[in-house]
Amino acid sequence: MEKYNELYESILHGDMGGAVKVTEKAIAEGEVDPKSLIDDYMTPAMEEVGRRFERQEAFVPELLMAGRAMKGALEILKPALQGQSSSYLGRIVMGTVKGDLHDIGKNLVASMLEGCGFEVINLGTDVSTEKFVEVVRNNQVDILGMSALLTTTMSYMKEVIEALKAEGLRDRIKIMVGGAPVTEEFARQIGADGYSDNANTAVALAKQLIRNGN
Ligand code: B1M
Repeated sequence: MEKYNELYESILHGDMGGAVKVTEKAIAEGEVDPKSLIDDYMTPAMEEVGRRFERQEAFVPELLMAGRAMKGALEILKPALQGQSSSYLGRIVMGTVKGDLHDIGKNLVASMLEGCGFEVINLGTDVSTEKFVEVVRNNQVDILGMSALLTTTMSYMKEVIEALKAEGLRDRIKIMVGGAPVTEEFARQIGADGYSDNANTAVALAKQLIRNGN
């Protein structure tokens, strides 16, 4: 467990070079499951930065640096996360909702979905309702995935769902939502088909939504 504490420390202190180096070493040694690096070291470091931010012991630059370090390390892990799935499971459009710039968790979910056989159209961050609607209209989409990390932006998910209904597109697709402030109850309230609180359960949920059909 303690072996890769340096990864935790590097991300916590926003040291991208250090985070990349220890991740490369872990991969080269081949002893560790990439998911364990994410769940046991990287995500806890981000949670700690968040707690320090709340206590005003860290500020936006520290969040940015930690985010950069985690992204750098995730890039190294990406090939390992993507695995060798042979079957095509469906097409998912993913984006972080309008006003929200957090994309680390959403990108992690996207990588895991790709690794399991989904094609992912990743729209990035700060995605408007119009953009979500346009992409659903113009593509053969099985699932729309929306992410939000702010309590002030999560309500935007409902707006997107209402716009899809108004355009007669809602019943064509399944909708899944996630991100730290999102809950199962919130997902139900806004009329989403599913919610997940991490990348592993997001893959299981997407497979289940595909099985249940459109
Ligand atoms: Co921001 N930020 N941030 N931030 N930031 C939070 C979210 C916050 C909780 C920190 C805190 O106060 N403790 C807080 C939100 C408070 C709230 O609304 N309740 C906050 C704030 C306040 C802000 C600003 C307003 C700060 C400011 O400017 N004063 C500002 C807002 C900017 C904006 O978006 N408009 C801001 C900015 C930033 C940075 C840009 C500096 C940076 C983001 C960099 C980036 O993403 N490229 C940042 C960071 C890094 C964080 C924390 C520290 C870490 C987020 C993260 O990457 N976590 C965060 C604190 C925290 O989360 N504890 C915080 C790791 C990631 C793997 O987890 O994203 O939760 P997560 O994703 C998980 C699950 O949620 C789930 O699976 C993922 C993988 O397991 N999931 C899905 C996510 N999306 C999913 C979609 C799905 C399914 C599952 O289906 C579609």
